[in-house]
Amino acid sequence: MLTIWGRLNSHNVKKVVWFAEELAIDYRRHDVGGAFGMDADYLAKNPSALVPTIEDGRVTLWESNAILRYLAASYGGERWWPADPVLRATGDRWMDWQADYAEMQRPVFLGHVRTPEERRDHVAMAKSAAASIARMAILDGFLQQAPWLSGGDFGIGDIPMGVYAHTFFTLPIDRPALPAAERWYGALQSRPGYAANVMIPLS
Ligand SMILES: N[C@@H](CCC(=O)N[C@@H](CS)C(=O)NCC(=O)O)C(=O)O
Repeated sequence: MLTIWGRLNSHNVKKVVWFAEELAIDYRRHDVGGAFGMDADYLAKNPSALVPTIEDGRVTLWESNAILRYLAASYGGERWWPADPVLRATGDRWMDWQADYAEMQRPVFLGHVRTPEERRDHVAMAKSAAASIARMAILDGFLQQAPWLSGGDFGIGDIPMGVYAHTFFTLPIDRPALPAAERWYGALQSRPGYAANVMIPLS
């Protein structure tokens, strides 16, 4: 049984839970982080004091994208962890790209979702929204050429940005039309693991 520690309103925890469900892995999740705090047992597993962390047999692992790669390699087989380096790298690149994207989106996300109106830094939020939109236009350009970030089929490369796309398309910001990204976001919504674990109210 896979054990996942982390509160579900975390982008990085959502990735792991959603992917575990895509792979039909039996798991249990414990709320940790944010309002739930972290006890000494947890901090002994993850000295970075962040979520998520997993335990699976002989491995304890943190860093959400490393966890996704571990799950794909362990449980996914060729379908989710292709041997062809080109095919694998097609999606893998978007997993690293997500880390930069997350930094850009953070101020507008935290501003709207976790900051009272009177304490919001509207200049920083507007800058963050503009940077997020510029990045999403790049993703949109890729999706004009391929149905999924992983290439011809949905895959691991769609997971990290799939989580952030829900936030992007839910935040109350003025967005230009991004037809390919919107089509892809719509397709993600028909995946049960995405609907259940990612499309929850932002908090
Ligand atoms: N690079 C790490 C980042 C993890 C991270 O920043 N987690 C945030 C939540 S998304 C966190 O633990 N925040 C502190 C908390 O929840 O108490 C990963 O991808 O796992």
